[in-house]
Amino acid sequence: MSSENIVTAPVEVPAMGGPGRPALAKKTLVSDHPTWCPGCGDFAVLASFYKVLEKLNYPQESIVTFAGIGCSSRFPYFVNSYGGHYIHGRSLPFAAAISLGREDLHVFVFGGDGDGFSIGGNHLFHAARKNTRMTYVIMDNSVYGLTKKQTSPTSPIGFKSKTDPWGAIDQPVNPIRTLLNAGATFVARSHATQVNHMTEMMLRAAQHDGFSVVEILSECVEFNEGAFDAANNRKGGQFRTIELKKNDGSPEDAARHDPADEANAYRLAIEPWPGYFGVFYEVHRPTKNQLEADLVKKAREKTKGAGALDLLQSSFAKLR
Ligand SMILES: Cc1ncc(C[n+]2csc(CCOP(=O)(O)OP(=O)(O)O)c2C)c(N)n1
Ligand code: SF4
Ligand SMILES: [Mg+2]
Repeated sequence: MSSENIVTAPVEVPAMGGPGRPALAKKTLVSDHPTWCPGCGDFAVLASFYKVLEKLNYPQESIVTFAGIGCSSRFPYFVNSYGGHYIHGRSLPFAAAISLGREDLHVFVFGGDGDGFSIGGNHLFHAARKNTRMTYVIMDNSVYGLTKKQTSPTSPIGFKSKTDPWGAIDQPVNPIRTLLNAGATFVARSHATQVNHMTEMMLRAAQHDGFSVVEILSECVEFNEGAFDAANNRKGGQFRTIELKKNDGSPEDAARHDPADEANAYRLAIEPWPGYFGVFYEVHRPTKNQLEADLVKKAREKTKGAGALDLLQSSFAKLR
């Protein structure tokens, strides 16, 4: 597969999605034929994402899908929306600029465990703490798939790869704990074999006002086969979901998780592998989009609507 950076634009289709127009349907959302290996978990993530878009029924031209580099990062090629395939690990700052610059767009970012937690780890931290409005879907296969089996930040200790022929020795990243610590305002986890659950998690993430992220365990059948069977009930594993509080006053509600309870979210996140699946954390904090818009409004009022060039020139003049 090529890792060239290209920008995609929607294939010509009649205007769909949004009020008063034909509803978004999978056949208009599909673009290129996915080039993943047969059996790759990413196919299921893509199929679920089409469902999410159908449910959201946004105007098609307002959808942006963006990614870094990796097998999972090829995602935007397969969605008929505006979007791009960008530098390894750098999808988030680019997507943040799109989100901040165009309030009318719905920004979705896709990537792998390497793209998100390794080379892009620093960007992830800042995108999360700034709470820029976007949804980030991490397809975690615990390996570098595109480059044919190197240890990734989520590979377990002992994982044998081309970079660790004797087995990985470094402590792996715990994605959920890392995302909570970074300051993401919506954090969820799912598994590519649990289609309904995965669709629900992505839908909830997309409806969240802020930086929302879903880690999806997505098997690389080529280089890390069977890695997530322990959480797959069809393979003898156990898919343990987080039950959220219903606030119905029932005695069993006391044991349910309040997604605003950060300490309990950490407790759930540090459960031994394969851990829990569901919404770990959801809170509402002002988005960078809102804070920046307020700042711009105030500045416009203060400068009595001066143009951008005038403001720039007067700022430079003050530096002289
Ligand atoms: C700056 C840069 N460094 C390294 C690479 C090589 N590279 C391409 S994809 C990748 C890792 C992909 O792993 P991951 O993000 O987990 O995606 P996957 O292929 O597993 O879906 C690496 C190291 C690159 N393309 N660009
Ligand atoms: S190498 Fe792995 S991650 Fe990449 S397409 Fe094939 S199965 Fe999927
Ligand atoms: Mg990977």
